[in-house]
Amino acid sequence: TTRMPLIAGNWKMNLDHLQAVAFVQKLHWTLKDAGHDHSTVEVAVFPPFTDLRTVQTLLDADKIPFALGAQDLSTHDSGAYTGEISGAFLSKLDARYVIIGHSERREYHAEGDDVVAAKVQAALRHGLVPVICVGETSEDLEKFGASAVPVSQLRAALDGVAADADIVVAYEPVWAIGSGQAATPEQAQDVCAKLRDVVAEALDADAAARTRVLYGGSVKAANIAGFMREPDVDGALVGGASLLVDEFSSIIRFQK
Ligand code: G2H
Repeated sequence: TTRMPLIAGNWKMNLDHLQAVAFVQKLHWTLKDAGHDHSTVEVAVFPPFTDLRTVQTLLDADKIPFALGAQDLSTHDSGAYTGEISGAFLSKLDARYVIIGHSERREYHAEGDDVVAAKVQAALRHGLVPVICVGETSEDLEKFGASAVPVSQLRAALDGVAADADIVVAYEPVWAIGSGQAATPEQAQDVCAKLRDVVAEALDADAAARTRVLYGGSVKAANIAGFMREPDVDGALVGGASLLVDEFSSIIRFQK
């Protein structure tokens, strides 16, 4: 298959718009100095909402080839929803991606499968590519094994999604997030392959063949190559390590 790997930096609630400029410029120059070939891997950054306009302007002005994404969006398109952000606003800012169903939103904002599915629909309505996050907690892992919960979360998220939809799936075992304890490449491969099967069932075989399935959870320069060697792992959703210029640039420049 010829899926373009995707390395996505989820900044979470870090870097204000001034820090964002310095960070993105530094990352760009670090990659440039290293002679990085941007045709081999897609890089995307996911700053907080308040940084998006500034980062968009910078990427555009300096011709920096990173894709832009948001960390969340509203299920609604507009109206009396104080504090919410419409997918329409994100597309106008040239955001290509939007993270949906991150475990931190599922946990701290009580987002269930129904909200996640509505957000996937909202993203697709506005031409955004949803990065659909699924993953099991350590309790789920003990009770049901690794794949049952992520598989059922993805089935719910893909309900009613058209076969030609452009989506990204991210397998993020909750026990591996920010813990320093990543899954093994074999564990990631096993669940990512099952998630690809879900895409095949819910959309179709073509969609399964073209959809990128990412691994996320304590990815760093020292473990990226192992994940990328797996046939069903098409990239990584990186949190903590995406905030460190040298670390993130080494992840982007992973060698198989
Ligand atoms: C999982 C991941 C990024 P980290 O949340 O989405 O974060 O790499 O810090 O575990």
